[in-house]
Amino acid sequence: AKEQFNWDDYLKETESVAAPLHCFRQSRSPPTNDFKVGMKLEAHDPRNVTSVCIATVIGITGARLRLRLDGSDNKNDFWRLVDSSDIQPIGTCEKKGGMLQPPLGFQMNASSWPMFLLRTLNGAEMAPAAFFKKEPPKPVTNCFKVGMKLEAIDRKNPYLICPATIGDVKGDEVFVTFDGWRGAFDYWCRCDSRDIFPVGWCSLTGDALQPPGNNVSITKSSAKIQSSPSKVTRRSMQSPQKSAPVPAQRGRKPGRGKPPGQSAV
Ligand code: MLY
Repeated sequence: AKEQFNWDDYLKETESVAAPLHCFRQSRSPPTNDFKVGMKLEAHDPRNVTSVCIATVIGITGARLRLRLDGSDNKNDFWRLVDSSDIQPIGTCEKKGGMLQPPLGFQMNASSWPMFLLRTLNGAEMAPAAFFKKEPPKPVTNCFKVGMKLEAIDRKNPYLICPATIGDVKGDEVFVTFDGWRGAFDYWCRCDSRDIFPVGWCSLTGDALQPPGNNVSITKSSAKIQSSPSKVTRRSMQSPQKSAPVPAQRGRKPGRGKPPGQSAV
């Protein structure tokens, strides 16, 4: 039986501290998520942020929505918090004198957009304005310190929220490193990014927090030469700083996988 990941134990085990709440651009208590699958709203196109498009709620996960732009394909879903400024009730764009745009990669002929828009909105269930929550204010300063723990979205797999550590701090930015994953998923972001959360966030929102990786850098291509890939790709609850044994094999240096970019999938 696998033990469940527990922050209290993990912080002790790794002798680390959680980044304080006030460091984050997140509400003190996570916003309630009243949205339902199928509801429509307006969203900024993540691939073309000046465009406001129609999106449909495809899934609900904690305080986040899985969204798909109407007229787009199913390969470009994105996730937003219910208090994200990227989303708004249908009608907001028009009220502000703007025009709803087809998403980047609109699957039909551009000339069919006006009719498509009419049809997609006709009889649609529109998410009520009260479901959208006000975005919390930005923290005044970057108060993260190297070594602090947090929960962070894996930007390569944005449905996942994972235990992470601040690896570096520069100006308004922080380097988010994923515990047990040796670099392939790490990224720099602004300290006021909506993709990072205080320790305990997922347990409050009901989102599933991933356990840390098991400290072995493994990529798809190198995994193929493993005799038992399932063993090395399996995640476990190990502290990232203490080195776990790397399976001895073919003179591969421990910890030297393929460079980031060719991530484990
Ligand atoms: N496809 C990979 C995903 C790895 C996710 C890494 N994150 C959690 C830092 C897998 O399932 O192993």
